[in-house]
Amino acid sequence: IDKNGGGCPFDHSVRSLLGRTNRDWWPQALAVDILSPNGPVNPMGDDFDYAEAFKQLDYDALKADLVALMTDSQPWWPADYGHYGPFFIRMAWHAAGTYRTGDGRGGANSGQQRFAPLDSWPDNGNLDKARRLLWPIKQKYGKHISWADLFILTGNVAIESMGGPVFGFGGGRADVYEPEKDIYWGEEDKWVNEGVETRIRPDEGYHELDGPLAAIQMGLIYVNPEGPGGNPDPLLSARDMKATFERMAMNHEETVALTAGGHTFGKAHGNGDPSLLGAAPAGGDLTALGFGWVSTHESGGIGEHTVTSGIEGAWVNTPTEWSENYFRLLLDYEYELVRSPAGAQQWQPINQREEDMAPAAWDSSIKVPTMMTTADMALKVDPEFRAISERFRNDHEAFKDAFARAWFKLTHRDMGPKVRYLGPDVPAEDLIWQDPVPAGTMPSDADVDAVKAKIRDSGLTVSQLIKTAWASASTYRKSDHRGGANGARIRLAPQKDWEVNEPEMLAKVLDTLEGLRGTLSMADAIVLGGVVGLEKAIADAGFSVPVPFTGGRGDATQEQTDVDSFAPLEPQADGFRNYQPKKLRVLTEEMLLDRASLLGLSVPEMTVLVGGLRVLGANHGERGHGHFTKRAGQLTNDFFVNLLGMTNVWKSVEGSDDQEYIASDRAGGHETWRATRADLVFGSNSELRAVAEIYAETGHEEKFVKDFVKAWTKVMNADRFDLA
Ligand code: HEB
Repeated sequence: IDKNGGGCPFDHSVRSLLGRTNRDWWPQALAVDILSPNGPVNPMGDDFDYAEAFKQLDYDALKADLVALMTDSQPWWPADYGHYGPFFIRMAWHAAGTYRTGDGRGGANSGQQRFAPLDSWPDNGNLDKARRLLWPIKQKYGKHISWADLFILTGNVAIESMGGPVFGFGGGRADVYEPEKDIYWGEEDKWVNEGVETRIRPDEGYHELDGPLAAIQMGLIYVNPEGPGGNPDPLLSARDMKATFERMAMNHEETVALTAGGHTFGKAHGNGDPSLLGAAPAGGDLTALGFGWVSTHESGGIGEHTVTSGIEGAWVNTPTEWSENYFRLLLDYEYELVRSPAGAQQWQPINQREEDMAPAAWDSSIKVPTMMTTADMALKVDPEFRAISERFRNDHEAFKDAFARAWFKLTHRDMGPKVRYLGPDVPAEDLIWQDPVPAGTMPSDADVDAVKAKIRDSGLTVSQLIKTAWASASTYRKSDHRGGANGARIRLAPQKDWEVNEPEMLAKVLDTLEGLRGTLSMADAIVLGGVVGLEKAIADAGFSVPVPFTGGRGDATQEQTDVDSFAPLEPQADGFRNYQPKKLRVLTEEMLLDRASLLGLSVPEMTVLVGGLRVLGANHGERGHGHFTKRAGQLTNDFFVNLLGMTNVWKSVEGSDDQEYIASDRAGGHETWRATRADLVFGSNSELRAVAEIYAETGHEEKFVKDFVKAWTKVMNADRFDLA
C-alpha cells in the first residue's frame, strides 16, 4: 500500500483498510444487508451462468435498439441536441474510469455505478438519468445483458452512432446486487464539492496519492475539471492528470487521446444555481425513486437549465459528430478564464468566429461560445501534452486509432484474460495489457504421474514446493482477474525478482522443475510441485486425503509480459507467507484480509490456509513466526492448537514496533514461539478465533486437512477461466 503512493493527505498514523464507507456517509441508509445471512443477495441464484445467457442474446437487435434510443428524447430528461450519445459516453467512461492498477479494484466489471457511493459521487452527477433512460432496454433483454455490460456497450454504440472509431467490445461482466464492501476510496469526510483538500500537494510534501487511490479529491473519477482543489492552473492539472491516469493504466499519449476524443462530443452543464440541487441518490427523497440532484429550479432543472458539473458549454462546434474540431479549437484559439452561470471557472475562446461556436443544446438556431475546462487546457499548455496534441492534430488517423484503442483498454482493462470476453465484436488482435497466455494442452494422466514421481525424487523440500506454487498462484486478484499461476510468469521479470518470492531459492526450484517437467508446461509443473509437496505433508501427518490437479496451463513469454504493468501486483505484504518487510500504514492483519479478499477467499478458507501454510514452512525466508509445531512439514492443525491453548503468554518484542511477538511458557517461563500480527489475530479477533477453534478441535484433524486441500486448490485454479 506504500509502494504505489507514499503520500497521504493527513498524517502518517495507521489508517483503516477501508477508510470512509457507505455507512459513514449515509448513516440513515436502510441496512438491507442485515438480510445477507439469510441467503444470497443475487436474485439469479448460484446456478445462473451469465456467459450462457449472453450467448443467447440477440446482440444485433440490442445494438439496433440502442441506436434508436440515442435520438429518442424523453420529456423528463431531454437529450441535448436531440442526441443522448455524449451523455452515454460519459456514463460508460465513469463506469470504467474508477479502475486503478494498485489493487485492480474499481472499473466497469460489476456495474457498481448503480450503488453507493458511486451512484452519489458528485462526479457522477445526473448519471442516474442515463441509467434510467436505459432501463426499458435492460428490462427487454433481461438476463441476457448485465447492467455492467450494457453501460459499456451503450458507450460504444454511442461513439459509433456519432461516427467515432470503435475498436471492439467484449461482454462478460456479470452483475452484482450490492455495493462493493472491500474497496478503499479514501479517508476524507467531505466530498469534492464540499471543499475537501486535493490529495497531491507537493508544497506540503504530499507528492503522491495515498495507497491505490487514483483520484485527487473525494468523489472524483480522476481530476477536478476546474483544476486541483479548484485552482484553475492548467500545468498543475496536467501534473494531476498524468498521476491519476497512470494509475488507470494509461500512458500520457492515451490520456490525451481519451480526453480529446471524449470531449469531441457533448457538453458540460452549469446553466443555473447549483444550490438549488437536492441530495445525491443515496440520500435522496423517497418519492424521487432513486433520482438525486433533483432541482427546485422553475423548469425542474432539465434541458436548458441542467446543472451537473457547474461548467457550461460544449467543447466543439459539432458536439454530436466525430470530428477534428477538438484539437483545432484548443490549439488555434487563445482562451480566457471566465465563470459559468453556475459560478464554475472555465476557459472561453477569445474572439470566437461564429462558425466555430456551438449550437445551443436546446435550440440549434442559437449560437453559443464553446469552452474548455482547466483539464482540457492542460493538453494545450503542458509541453509534453502539447506535443502529443499537435501530433494528433496533424495526423487524424493516428488520433482515431489511439482513441479507439485507449477506449477499448479503458473499458476492458478489468476483465482479465481475453478468454473471458464474449460476443461477436471481440477483436482478434491480442493486446499486451490483456496479459496474453498461449493456450496450454491437457497432459495425460500418465505424463502427470511420471512428472510427479520425478518431483518426489528431486530432493525439493515440501517447503520449497509449497512456497513456489503459492508464489505463482497467489498473485491472482479477483478485482481485475489478473495474475495467477497460468502463464508461469513467476519465472519471468518482474516476478522472478520480487523479494517476497525469495529469488535465489525460487530460481533453484524452477530450474529443477524445468529439468523434469517432460511434456508439461512450467505453469502446470509448478502447481503439480505444490500437489506433490502437499501429498507428502499429508501422508507424513498420517492422513490419506487426495490432492486434485487440473493441468492445461500455458506458458507466457517475456515478450507477452509487460514488466511495468505487472509491478503493481507485487505484494507489499503477504500474511500467508508472513512477509512484511516494513511497517505499513495499514495493519498487518488488514493487509492479510485484503489479500484474502483479492484471492476470493472466505473466512474459513483464509484461516485454514494460514494455519496450514505455517506448519508447511511457507514463511518468507527462514523466519519461524507462527511456526507453532515440532513436526515441521507435516500437515497438522498444530498452529491452531498451540495458538488457542493457555500454555503461552504473549508479549510484543521490544523495539519491533508491535510487529513481532514472543511467547513464553506460562509455567516454566522459557521461550516457546514467535509470531507476527498475522498469526496472533487468529487468537485475538473473536470471529477468526471462532473459526480457528473449529480447526483446533479434537476430531477435526482430518477436516482441517480436507479444508486446507480445498482452499489450496481453489487458489491454484483461481485463474482457470479456460476450464469454464
Ligand atoms: Fe469528460 C463531460 C471533465 C475525461 C467524455 N467531462 C464532462 C464534463 C466535465 C468533464 C466537467 C461535464 C459534465 C456535465 O454534464 O456537466 N472529463 C473531464 C475531466 C476529464 C475528463 C476533468 C479528465 C481529464 N471525459 C473524459 C474522458 C472521456 C470523457 C477520458 C471519454 C473518453 N466527458 C466526456 C463526455 C462528456 C463529458 C462524452 C459529455 C457528456 C454530455 O454531453 O452529457
